[in-house]
Amino acid sequence: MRLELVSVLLCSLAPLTVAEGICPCPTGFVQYQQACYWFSNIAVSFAQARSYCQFFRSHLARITSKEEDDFVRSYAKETGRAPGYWLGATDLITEGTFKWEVGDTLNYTNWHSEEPNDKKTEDCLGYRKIYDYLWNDYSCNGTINFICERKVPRCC
Ligand SMILES: [Ca+2]
Ligand SMILES: [Ca+2]
Repeated sequence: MRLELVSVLLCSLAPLTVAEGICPCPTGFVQYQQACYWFSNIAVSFAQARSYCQFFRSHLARITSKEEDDFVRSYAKETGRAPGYWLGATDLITEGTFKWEVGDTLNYTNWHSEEPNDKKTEDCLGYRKIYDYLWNDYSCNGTINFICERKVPRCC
């Protein structure tokens, strides 16, 4: 409810602050093309990260192109700088076959050269800082930061 109020308020201000036809992302989200991303400043498990994103009317980030990956990794490197960030894919259903939460396979990937290694039953996808934010499979119970994604609101 509170998020809705913020959205309504932002949209009422939008004509004064942004070009016509471009809707702002909710407060705290950063925009890239038609999506909004939120970089957490807390570290939680994969399941908790999913819940946080749902609470913010979003989902864990789903990275489907090099351009999108470049933007999100750059933001993580320059602004977030956390040791790791959950993205929204797992291989919980079939070991070794990662799928996005909505069920589609990963057509674009950017794994580190030694990943995914399933070292300690690692079934959840994330960016890892020591890999320059290339992709790693983490243990889902580990605690790292996370990135939520949602479409730009259709409010204006
Ligand atoms: Ca695995
Ligand atoms: Ca790994």
